[in-house]
Amino acid sequence: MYAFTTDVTRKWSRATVALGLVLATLALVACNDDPGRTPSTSSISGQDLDGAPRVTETLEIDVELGDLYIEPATIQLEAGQSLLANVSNVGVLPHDFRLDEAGTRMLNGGESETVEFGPFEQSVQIICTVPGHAAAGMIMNVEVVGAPVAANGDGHHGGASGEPFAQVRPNATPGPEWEPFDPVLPPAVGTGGTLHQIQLDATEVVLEVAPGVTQEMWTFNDQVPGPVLRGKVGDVFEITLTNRGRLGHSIDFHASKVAWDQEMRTLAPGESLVYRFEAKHAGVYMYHCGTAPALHHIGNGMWGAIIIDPPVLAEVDREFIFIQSEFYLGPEGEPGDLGKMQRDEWDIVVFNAYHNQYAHAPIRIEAHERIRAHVLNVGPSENSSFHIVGTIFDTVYKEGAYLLRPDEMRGGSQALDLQPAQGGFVEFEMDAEGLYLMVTHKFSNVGKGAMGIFQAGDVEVGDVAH
Ligand SMILES: [Cu+2]
Repeated sequence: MYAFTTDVTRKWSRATVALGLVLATLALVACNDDPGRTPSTSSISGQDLDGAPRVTETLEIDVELGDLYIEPATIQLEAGQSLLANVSNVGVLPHDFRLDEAGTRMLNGGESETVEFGPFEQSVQIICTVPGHAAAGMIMNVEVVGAPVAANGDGHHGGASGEPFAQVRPNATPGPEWEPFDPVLPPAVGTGGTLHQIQLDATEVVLEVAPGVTQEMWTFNDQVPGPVLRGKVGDVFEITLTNRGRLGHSIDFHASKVAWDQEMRTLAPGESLVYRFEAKHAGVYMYHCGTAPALHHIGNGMWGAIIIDPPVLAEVDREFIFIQSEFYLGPEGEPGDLGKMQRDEWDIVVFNAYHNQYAHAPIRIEAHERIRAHVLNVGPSENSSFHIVGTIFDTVYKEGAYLLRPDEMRGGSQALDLQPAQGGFVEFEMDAEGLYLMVTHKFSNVGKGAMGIFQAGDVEVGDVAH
């Protein structure tokens, strides 16, 4: 008897078993045993002549699509039943509600559509197919009583396509077409009142992140990192963001003080906005797409650096920018995997978005030159402990303040520690010609691609990357 208090009798299906008054009595007992369960009559559209409820061929329900949820999250059907879903998008982002070839079109916020699915013989998942949304929770489980669950969506089982995740081959080298991201940082052009007018396009493009490994990256201007912006305190930035992609995107400049709901709103494909702010505070800042799930948009490459110089900045011989991020590989040529991002399971940790980039393309400097390396950790989730093997930083600037400057105390710094969305710069010199490794001193990540080489002087590089 108590078998009927288990899944078979949960939710509305309790009422659909429809074996007559005996079972109805059992259902009531079950309900009394578990006052948290509320029986639903949504499955009962009629009664047999003898007054007993009967199972209908089609279950009609209302489905609410919100920003990263589907309500109800689970329904139960009898084998052979169909589903008529009145689907409304109550969110801001576009969503759809699909099972293979069946389902709604892409619905904008406020739009509705009624669609039919089934009849069902096995348990399935109906999902929102916008990349990342199913993994973020936009799944409705259709449980066919007593039937197995069929995998669907881009949850924890692999990529949206069902293809296996891309794998980095540690000994691979970039092809002849490969060009490293130039780490040289040009000086600021601003003077403290300069207007910077910049066009940024949000796009989705396939890029190489390690030799032979490509991912669909979500970008600003088809590149990861996005363009490095630089100015001085008092400069005004007027950025026109145009969404030339197929997904919703947005932008959030950490160097700005603006209302989140205005400038940082999500743009539908084809839309533009102008994001204008005065740079009031110096720092090495991140900018990024903040569209939900922001973890997926940042984890997929939608970030860059905006450097606001303090009013006074010492002269150096060379300046560089290194942005640490980690990637969570999806299948080859597909977006990164949101499930891995949610579980902190990164595959590679990289400077300027390529595995062992500056080991493959060492950075040429000279001994005794004064170097300033700007470092930004964009995460989305991992920390950074920026260190150069063989030198000591005599100047450390982190999050808008000098932690160390040369003085009679002769202090030295071995690493700049940065949590996600923190930045700064270090200054140093190499005392002798030779090779100097750049790493994050969280060493489990060095083997995952967070390594580069400074080549001080005309010295042999060899095969350091391997
Ligand atoms: Cu985005």
